[in-house]
Amino acid sequence: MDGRGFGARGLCTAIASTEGDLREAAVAVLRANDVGGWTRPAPRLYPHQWSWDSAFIAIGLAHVDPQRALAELEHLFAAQWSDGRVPHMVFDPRVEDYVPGPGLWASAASSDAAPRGVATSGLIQPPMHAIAAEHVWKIAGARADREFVARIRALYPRLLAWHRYLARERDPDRSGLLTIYHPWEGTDNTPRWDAALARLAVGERGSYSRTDTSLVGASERPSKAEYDRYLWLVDRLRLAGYDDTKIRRDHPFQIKDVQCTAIFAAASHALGAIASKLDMPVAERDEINSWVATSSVAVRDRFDEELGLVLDHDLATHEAIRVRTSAGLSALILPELPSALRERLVGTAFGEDFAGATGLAHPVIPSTSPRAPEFRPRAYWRGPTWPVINWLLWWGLERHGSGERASTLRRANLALLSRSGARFAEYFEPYTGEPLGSIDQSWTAAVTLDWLAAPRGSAPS
Ligand code: 2M8
Repeated sequence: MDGRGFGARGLCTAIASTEGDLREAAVAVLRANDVGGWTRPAPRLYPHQWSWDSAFIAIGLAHVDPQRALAELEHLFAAQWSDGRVPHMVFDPRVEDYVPGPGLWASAASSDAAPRGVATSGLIQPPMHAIAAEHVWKIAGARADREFVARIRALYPRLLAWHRYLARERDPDRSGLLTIYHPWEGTDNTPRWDAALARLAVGERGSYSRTDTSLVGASERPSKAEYDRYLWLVDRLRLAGYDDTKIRRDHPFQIKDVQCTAIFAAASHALGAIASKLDMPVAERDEINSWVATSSVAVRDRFDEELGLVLDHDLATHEAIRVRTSAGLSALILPELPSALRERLVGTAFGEDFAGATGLAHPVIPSTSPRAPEFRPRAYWRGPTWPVINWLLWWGLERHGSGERASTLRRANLALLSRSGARFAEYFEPYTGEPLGSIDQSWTAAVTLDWLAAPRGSAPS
């Protein structure tokens, strides 16, 4: 593995007047956030390795240095648990002042399945990794020499073990839908989880420090009440030794997450393509294909005619979560999507609820519908626009032949990202385009690189 030269520090430019400038600035962000073979999501707010961030980062790095892009995934999977789970965070031991740190998780002390040599969290995040691996291989093209393919071959069993963990432990009843145990397993303070969190009787938790609110305005971040619940849920998972069988028995936050599942279906499809190229056994490929089929059908079945979105399912109440967020559009990335459903989802995505909402600075897709009562334009996953989610939906539109819609969305996002001072922000205020959260966020820079490379090869085949 190499690409070590990529680790050189670089300065990020503030204004991008041309696509070339924007590309250069995006590469500089990824260079500056490279901490030696892997990339932190943001310079100060997120100084460790995060799972799905690294997958998106690899998608962007593929256009700069495919070897280094692969190394991003290899570093993450080196911390894989023996049960196959890929932890949502891998801690950098050099960073000691981030809270909550490794002590909250006590992964190695709590579970035999956790790796010994590295501290990790015990949660997961959406499995974007096989999508990233397939993309990196494709973009590498002729640069995928024998050594490169050998590295993919070495990564493949780890990807397979990861998907097997998800199928076995997060969908034990084979519903096709994956269960999440914590808001940190995806989109943190999205209003999709409000009702489930409100039911938790967590009691009074004294004061504690948080890295996020020391760097970003507290009103843009999860509230103390939400964060109390996040920590309380981690306490319970840690006490259960991160053992899925125990967790399933009585964990109070168990939700069938449509976005995580749609990503699993798409990633299984990508894994199947990798398995074919590597000529892996038919039985393995059949197993992978069964996940594609079952999870695709399950997400499609969550479509709600009234909202025009697919909806999560709360296992505690046995009810659909009827909140209008961009996660409800995630069926657009399913490998198998009937055209009638695609048209309904496209209608919602570009209608008044999302990109077509009145008064937006750019016609991009906000995280929560401006017409939803829960919408808050500056608050993290409760309204702002996330380029990384727009990339995911754009990728889905490309894949399903909605090329014109896809290029409209791509252009609108690039216009947002090219604004003076946009600085590859983590998320943006949808009416003003104001950058919010961290600036120089790695996955924002990464998807910008992929958009800039389109249509020269980023669209899925
Ligand atoms: C955010 O999550 C972390 C906790 O994992 C946080 O709020 O501190 C989310 O946006 C998550 O999806 C993302 O992976 C992470 C790093 O960018 O930040």
